[in-house]
Amino acid sequence: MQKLDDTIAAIATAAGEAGIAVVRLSGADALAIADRVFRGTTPLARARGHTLHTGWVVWPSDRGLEPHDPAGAHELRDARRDEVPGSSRSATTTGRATTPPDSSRIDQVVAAVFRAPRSYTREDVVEISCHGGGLSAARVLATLRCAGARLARPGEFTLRAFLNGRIDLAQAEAVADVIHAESEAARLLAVSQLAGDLSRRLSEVEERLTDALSEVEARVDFAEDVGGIEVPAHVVAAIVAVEERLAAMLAGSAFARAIREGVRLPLVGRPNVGKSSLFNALLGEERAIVTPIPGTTRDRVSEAIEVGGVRFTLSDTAGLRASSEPVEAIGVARAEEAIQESPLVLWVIDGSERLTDEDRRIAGLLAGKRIVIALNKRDLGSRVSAVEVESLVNGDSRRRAVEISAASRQGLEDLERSLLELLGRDGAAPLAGAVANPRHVDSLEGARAALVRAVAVAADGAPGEIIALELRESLAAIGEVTGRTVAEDLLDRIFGRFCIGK
Ligand SMILES: Nc1nc2c(ncn2[C@@H]2O[C@H](COP(=O)(O)OP(=O)(O)OP(=O)(O)O)[C@@H](O)[C@H]2O)c(=O)[nH]1
Ligand SMILES: [Mg+2]
Repeated sequence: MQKLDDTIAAIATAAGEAGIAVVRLSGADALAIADRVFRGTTPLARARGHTLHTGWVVWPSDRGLEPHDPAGAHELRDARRDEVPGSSRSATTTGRATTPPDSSRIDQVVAAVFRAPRSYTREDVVEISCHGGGLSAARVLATLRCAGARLARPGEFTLRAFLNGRIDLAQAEAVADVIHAESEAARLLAVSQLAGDLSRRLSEVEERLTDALSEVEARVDFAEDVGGIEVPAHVVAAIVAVEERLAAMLAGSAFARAIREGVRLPLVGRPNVGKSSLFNALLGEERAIVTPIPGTTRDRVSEAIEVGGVRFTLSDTAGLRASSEPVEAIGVARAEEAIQESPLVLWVIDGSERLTDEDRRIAGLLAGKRIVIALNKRDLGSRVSAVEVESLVNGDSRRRAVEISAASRQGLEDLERSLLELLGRDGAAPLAGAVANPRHVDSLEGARAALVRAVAVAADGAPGEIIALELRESLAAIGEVTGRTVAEDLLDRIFGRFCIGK
């Protein structure tokens, strides 16, 4: 495991011009280290928790100061050389401070003191708000590293919050989701997970399974006292109830995942059916070129829209047909790639004409996809029915045809509703506590499968040991989500994806 008793520091805000930037410091020595560089009215070591202190960050005095973090010391020395005229020779030859007091100032700051355990990490934390921009925060960080702090690894503050028990793993992962949310629904979903909605649902499940497990184990251990080792019906019923609970949670996961991650949606179809017109209509602007000439679109053009909280990245593509014209042929190849990459496709058909062989060939390319079929040009009449076109596509594909007119915007709301339904939206299912993270989906599917097996072997009259085994496996899989049973390399993988300072 990573060393966790040292004190870490990092810039917690994004780089660039801004009013303020925040440098975070966490660990047993946070207050002592901050005091080496902070000049306020009182030392922070004497401050109470949850208090703010104005003052200056200055270069640390060299007396008694070991460069604990060589990189920090190095940056600091470089910085001094830049800033202090004439100091370069002495700084490099002796490595001692020659900085006069007026240029020892780095920035005027506000230091926020949080005392363990009432802090983000449950350790002593100091958050130094300095001015934004390229240099202040970097210099404050360099002084802190020189004063004894180590540069934090990606996600290390949140990792400490998890390891110190302030939040569970699902909540820790929600921190990254809040930061990366690109739609309002994605943000709400992430905030719900951060607040512990998913964790609470899972801890209920864990509790019920633990009860069932202890009852099964008691029968195994004291077979004579409790009358045989067969698992009684009420325990099996409890296991079934938990399994159903997990199934219900997982049923909403496809849509929750679409909200969390967004969805790619290529518009495909043969030339001239109105793909670019529909792309523009959905976008609400004339983004793609529309002409009556078949083969107008060549390059893929992508733009994001939000429908029902889901961020769709639409891409307009070249009309699919065999073409000997080289530029068009490249466009067609790109359109076919777009189909392959995306599980969800918007297939545009000219509904005012009879279906063509090209339409039938395209239907073959779409096998196994979730497909919304736009029967376009409804304003010119209707020569293809929804049933007819739905029956073109392989029966395993989930599909829905909607009559629209890109020109008059007729049917667009229906089309959007169909997209959401095909993604698995269940209007009645609450998003709070939904399972949106694919890692969680995998674990909970494993947990559920173990319960299905437990119920099946119980029905066959299997001994309690076998059922206990499955229940333990199910609990372990749930524990991978909450972090109760989690391997170290998994933690490394999860937190390694965070940014430094989170
Ligand atoms: N009447 C009517 N015309 C439409 C409609 N949608 C598109 N069109 C017309 O159909 C022609 C082709 O439209 P595009 O949007 O360029 O078709 P496309 O599928 O992108 O064509 P390519 O890029 O060539 O593959 C244009 O003249 C459009 O104005 C519609 O709903 N009704
Ligand atoms: Mg086009």
